[in-house]
Amino acid sequence: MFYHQLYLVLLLVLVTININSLALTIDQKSNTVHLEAPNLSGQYHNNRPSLPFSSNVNKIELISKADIINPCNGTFMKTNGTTCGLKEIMLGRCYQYQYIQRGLYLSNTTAVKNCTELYELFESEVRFKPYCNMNMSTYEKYFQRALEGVHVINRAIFWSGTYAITHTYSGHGHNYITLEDTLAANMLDGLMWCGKENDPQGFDYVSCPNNCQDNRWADLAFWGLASKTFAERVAGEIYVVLNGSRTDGRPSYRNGSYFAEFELPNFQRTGPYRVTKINILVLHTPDLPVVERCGDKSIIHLEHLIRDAQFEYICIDDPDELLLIMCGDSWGARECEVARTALRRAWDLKVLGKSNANYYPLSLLLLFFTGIFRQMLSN
Ligand code: NFD
Repeated sequence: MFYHQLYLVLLLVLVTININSLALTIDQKSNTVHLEAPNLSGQYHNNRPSLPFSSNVNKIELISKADIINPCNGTFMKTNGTTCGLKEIMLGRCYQYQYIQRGLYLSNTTAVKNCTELYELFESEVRFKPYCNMNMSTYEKYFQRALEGVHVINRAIFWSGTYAITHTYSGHGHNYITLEDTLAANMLDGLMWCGKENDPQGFDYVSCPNNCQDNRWADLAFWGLASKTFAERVAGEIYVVLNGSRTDGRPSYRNGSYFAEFELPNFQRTGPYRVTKINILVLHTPDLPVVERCGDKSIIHLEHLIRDAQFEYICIDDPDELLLIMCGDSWGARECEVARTALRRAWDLKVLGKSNANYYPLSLLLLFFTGIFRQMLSN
């Protein structure tokens, strides 16, 4: 009789535990912050028109004639031309960078630069000038001034097909420094611009060409020179983050990419600012197939180029820190489930002193109690 009562009590305890764990599951679910799907490449840096301009024409035709010349007209409008407020954005970023970010964590070894001077150096090369006349020396003075005194030692990081995750990892200059974490590139990252002759503004706010048939250098003028100048100023160990699961059919290391054309060939081999070691980090997006890994296809080619240039070479697939960032962005992915459960358990232990999560299957608990019960019966 006594054992029967005990059995009932135990059953009651089990049911209560079950209900609690169910409540916890529901609670946890409602508190889940679902981040966007992982995106190694990211969209926000692409400063080139993504759609044919014709898709925006209707919007522009609806507004007045004056607005056709400058659709920005004191407000913001997304066009395929020069970014509205280009000058104000550039100046604002320059002050923000130098007075806020720089003071917080960027190197304070370089002197504060004059933002107006930088903007004017930039503007004098583009305003009233046809876009397709640009070439690789157009922005020389701008970069000379904006990158003056900048040398990135053991902290430079490059990316190809991995814009978003590399910038999360770099922490905007906290951990590593990307090209876009320098003042010169930061002022223009994600913006678009093109000059226009015989125009009161001197900029085309409606549409910028992004493919100059007779002069490919025009399209590369800014980011090509930015990449080259930055590459010349990095030293010691450097890092390159590649995408091992590109879905666009491109290889992880691609001839013709900015990294291949302007960065890799410009790393210094001698002198005080020489590069010593190149760390290649190949990432694989959760839930996507692996296309290339260290020691595969285009990465073998890259290894040969690096070794021929006499840099030390190491290649790592998915280093831990980057795995965590990728999983942080895609909790739901198959490959991230175990990590998620283990983290929940570790955090519950840390915060609550016990693990409340419902990852202990109820059957284990049942087994445990049945064992005790049987032992009591046999006594
Ligand atoms: P990507 P990546 N011509 O992700 N970076 O290695 C034209 F016109 O494949 C920074 O090429 O990597 N566009 C920025 C191209 C821009 C070409 C460029 C090409 N031959 C470079 N190749 C920036 N912040 O905006 C690629 N693109 C376009 C420096 C492509 O459509 C960074 O220091 C995508 O929008 C980084 O280490 C963008 O360029 C490396 O070069 C990046 O293509 C990344 O150039």
